[in-house]
Amino acid sequence: MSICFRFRKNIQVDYQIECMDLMKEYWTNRPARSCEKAFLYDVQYHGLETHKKIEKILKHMKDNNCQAHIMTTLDDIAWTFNIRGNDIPCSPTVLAFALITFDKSYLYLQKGSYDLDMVKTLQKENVIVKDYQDIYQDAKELTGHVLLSKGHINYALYQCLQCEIVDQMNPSQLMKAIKNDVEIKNSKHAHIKDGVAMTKFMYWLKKNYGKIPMDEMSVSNQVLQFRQQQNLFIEPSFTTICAWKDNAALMHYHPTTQQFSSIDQDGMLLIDSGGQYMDGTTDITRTFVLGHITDIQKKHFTMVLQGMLALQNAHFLYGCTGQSLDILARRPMWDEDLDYQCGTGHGVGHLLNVHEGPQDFRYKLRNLSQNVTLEPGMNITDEPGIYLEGQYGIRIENELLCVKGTENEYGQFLHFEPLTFVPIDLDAINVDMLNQKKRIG
Ligand SMILES: [Mn+2]
Repeated sequence: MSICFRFRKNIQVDYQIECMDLMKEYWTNRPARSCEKAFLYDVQYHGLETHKKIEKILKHMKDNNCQAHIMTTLDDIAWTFNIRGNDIPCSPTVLAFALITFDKSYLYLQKGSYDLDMVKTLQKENVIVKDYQDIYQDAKELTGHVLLSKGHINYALYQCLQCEIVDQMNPSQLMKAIKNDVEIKNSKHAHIKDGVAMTKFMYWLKKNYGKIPMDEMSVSNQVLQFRQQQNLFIEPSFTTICAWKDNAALMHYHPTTQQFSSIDQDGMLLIDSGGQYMDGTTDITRTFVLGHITDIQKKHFTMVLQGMLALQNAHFLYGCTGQSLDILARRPMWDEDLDYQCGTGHGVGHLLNVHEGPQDFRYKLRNLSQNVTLEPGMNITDEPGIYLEGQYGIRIENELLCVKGTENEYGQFLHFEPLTFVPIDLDAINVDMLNQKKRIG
């Protein structure tokens, strides 16, 4: 079949839908697909062996009358098969496909990314390693009902399928989001180390500001150096956002070697960064005062802190979603007819993607199926802010763990335990705006 797209400016593209690689002919110096060495993620860090994870997925498939399940999302594959790698910067995943059936499971990897040891270990878990491209042929042979997430499958693979498709979120999404005790214990340890790195950084920043030249790139590197001193650190979990003054008003700004600002005179510095450690993934934002700031800046900083703490300290009944609680973080801003035009928080992977669903905090739903109940064991960030274009940006972010509280005649109460242990810059707070509980908290 041939398809034709017409774009504005009268450009027309004709191509064969069977060979979807639009750029092949024109992108002649295209870099080869990454094929870094994958490794087996040790059970001491995650606590659940592959065959047990597959058993849980098979149970979900059985309940939904599915005979096979195709996985294309790299974080789901990495979680299920307990493999990690280095094919995507900041997200330690491996380029792969997977197929789960009641007889065997298949992991499709690029030659060169695995060794014989990995093949043998996976074999013991009833997993067969096959070549990356073999998924296309195997998909053609599937019959019956096949579970997959249509929004996450490439068209070439979709075209191979002759079977009934059961379009659902991958069952591993929710399983992965609810961290087990081993993951929680490891993650807490990673956060303490990350907190040490960030606290050392804060001391360095405050001590050296005005004494040595600083810019957004040199400060980003300093954050990285403190993390690198920590045990089991691998790489940043995303590109560090180090934003001085009005740069911080652009929510996703990050400096580059070509474009960065010098940090001098008075203002606020927003740093949103995180680490991939063998024992967990972190994501934290702090906004620091350097020199003098105005009363209104202090007021805004304190409002953001109030929102962050109100959500962190919430007690709520089981059944709440991130949507139910979002107002707690947003309220100080909405009270003043201000807003931050993004979600309040997101789940975080375990040595995986720093943004991980399905749980999140947002008042406006993007997708109904994403509005999942908050479960004990889920982690989620709490990161309200104020962004004033051309002036400044403030964000304070802690990572939280959802835990069980009291159970009584009203039901099961839940609350959050902070995972992040990094000081808030007291120089930026208007203490009169905080009540006793928040001052101590
Ligand atoms: Mn975040």
